[in-house]
Amino acid sequence: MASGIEERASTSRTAISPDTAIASARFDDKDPLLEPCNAQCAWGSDAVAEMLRRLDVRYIALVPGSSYRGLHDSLVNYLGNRDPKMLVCLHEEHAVAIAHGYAKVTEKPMAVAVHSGVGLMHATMAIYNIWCARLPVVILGATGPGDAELRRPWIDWIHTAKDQAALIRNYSKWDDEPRSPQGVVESVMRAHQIASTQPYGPTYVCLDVALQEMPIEGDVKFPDVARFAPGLPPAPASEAVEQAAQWLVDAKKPVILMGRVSRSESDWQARIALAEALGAVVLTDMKTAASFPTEHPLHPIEPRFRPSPAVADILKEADVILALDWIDLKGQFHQTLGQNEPVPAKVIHCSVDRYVHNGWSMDYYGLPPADLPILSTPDMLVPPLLAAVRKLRATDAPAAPKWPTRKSVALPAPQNERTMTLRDLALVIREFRKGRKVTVPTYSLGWPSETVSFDHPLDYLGFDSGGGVGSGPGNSIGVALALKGSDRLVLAVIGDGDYAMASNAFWTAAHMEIPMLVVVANNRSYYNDVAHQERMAVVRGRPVANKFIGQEMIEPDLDIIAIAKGHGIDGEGPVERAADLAAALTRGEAAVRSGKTYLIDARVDVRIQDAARGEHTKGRQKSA
Ligand SMILES: Cc1ncc(C[n+]2csc(CCOP(=O)(O)OP(=O)(O)O)c2C)c(N)n1
Ligand SMILES: [Mg+2]
Repeated sequence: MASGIEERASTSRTAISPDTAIASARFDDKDPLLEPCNAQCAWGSDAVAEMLRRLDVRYIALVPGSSYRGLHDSLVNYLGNRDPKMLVCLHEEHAVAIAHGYAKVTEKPMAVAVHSGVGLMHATMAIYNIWCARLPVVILGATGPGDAELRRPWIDWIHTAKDQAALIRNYSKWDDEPRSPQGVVESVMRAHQIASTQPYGPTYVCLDVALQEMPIEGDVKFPDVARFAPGLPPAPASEAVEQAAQWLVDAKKPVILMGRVSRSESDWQARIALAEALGAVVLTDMKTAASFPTEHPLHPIEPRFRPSPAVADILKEADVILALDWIDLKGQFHQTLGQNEPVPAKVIHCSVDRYVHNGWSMDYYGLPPADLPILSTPDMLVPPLLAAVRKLRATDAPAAPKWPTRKSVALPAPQNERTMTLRDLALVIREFRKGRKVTVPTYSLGWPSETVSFDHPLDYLGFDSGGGVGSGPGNSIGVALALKGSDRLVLAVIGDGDYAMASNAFWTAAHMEIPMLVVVANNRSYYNDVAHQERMAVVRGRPVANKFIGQEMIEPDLDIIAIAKGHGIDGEGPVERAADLAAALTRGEAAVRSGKTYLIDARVDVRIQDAARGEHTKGRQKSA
């Protein structure tokens, strides 16, 4: 397999018998590994550790804490710190963000351990992000002792909560607080099963201190985990597949909206074959990971964050729309057809997302009309739908395109010689990607998507989270961890605000030798919000020049590279010119190929963009 990922995935879910559990550890890092000094499953927390190994959980990201000192001991001394291997983090938010990135690639849960209520509180935003991304993680927490008689004075009291999971129940799929070592076995297995069942999501098991530290009396029975697999998502009803195929084949102007889909290469090929069998136009979304080759003739418009007028024209003309788990389908209709305007096309909507909707956050978006709702996943639907379409057409040959096909537009070279706009930066990165197998975990905000080019499901991993800034570093590390040892070069582009909030996540990458190239698109501001203040000023007739006040990170400038170096990461910058960035990327690649993380501080000049729009930005930057 080209990426190396699927090979590893294929070894997962192997049942390990109790006596071979430790002998068959497979962690293949070059670290000298600790020999387990006591392989006896003797304590409550040993049962938790044993289950993580049996469930083939490879890594556990954590910030330690006394509430789970029992579990920590089991990971080190019962398991020998392998399968799962610990990733020590400098903030709980990063621990979950790393698991999020890992799941973007593997669609499998890592474990995360967080200390009592305080660690869980630190983790909450990242848990919300992974919840919104519909990706799996198993979070282990701790509290107590629940029995007040066992609590140490002071500290155990402030770190004990009743119903600790209440902190995250509104944005997680399931939680539990098992009461015995035997109870732990089922609890951890269920947490893993539910997290890994689509729609994926976070689960949380809270372990009482006393339970972790109790000696196991008698035997704990460990089941064959292969008998508790999550199972495939629901297959689409055959009547629905036939109906969808008929509508799509009969359509004069069929459209496919490619939303949340798998990272599998065969699913990718099936989507191409379906679009070609229909001659349908395909639209893609920057919020979701790469889902279709951007340069394909049936993909006329670049992936969008928001629909352009050209997208609106297509949706107005469409007579059948196949929406494959598209994020915010109703929002897409509102932005293209008008608020609450009827959708002229017949809508086929394939998604299982509604199975996790609850009443707390509105991450379920508006309720879209669906003439044919299909409660299945895109990857379950596409192969039988393709077969049904081919049968109706009585051929496997591609259909003639029913829309004007893609016209490739030559992109200009970077426009500015002495400074760089974000677009200049994006053009350099586009050039750099050519001929290389690059995975981009994330781009910085406002990325000019006409510069992207994807032709593999691992080329880009999407922005489908809860929009919490500070996730980029952790997510990128998780992606690079999952791709470590593969033939892909990980190149993350993150904003300076995102970096500043979470720069200490990179220490874990340095410590664990997780290689990746990071470009900080450094506009020295929370520029997204500068744009909002500009809008307020325009609407209210107030001075636009004040829009930078309260938004900039200047005087002093953040020393992006010094911060990186302080966390053990090498790099260079500030790089101010597009020509210099190209050379810096090449140097960075060499460092990454030798196993290092390398970070480039790329200065993005937002004043040129403003000047081009005729705005004066007097308020800004003595230090420019
Ligand atoms: C935790 C959190 N705090 C604040 C925000 C509001 N916010 C959205 S984008 C943004 C700016 C991020 O800055 P940066 O990463 O530098 O990107 P830029 O907009 O400058 O390109 C902010 C503060 C948020 N989404 N999440
Ligand atoms: Mg910024």
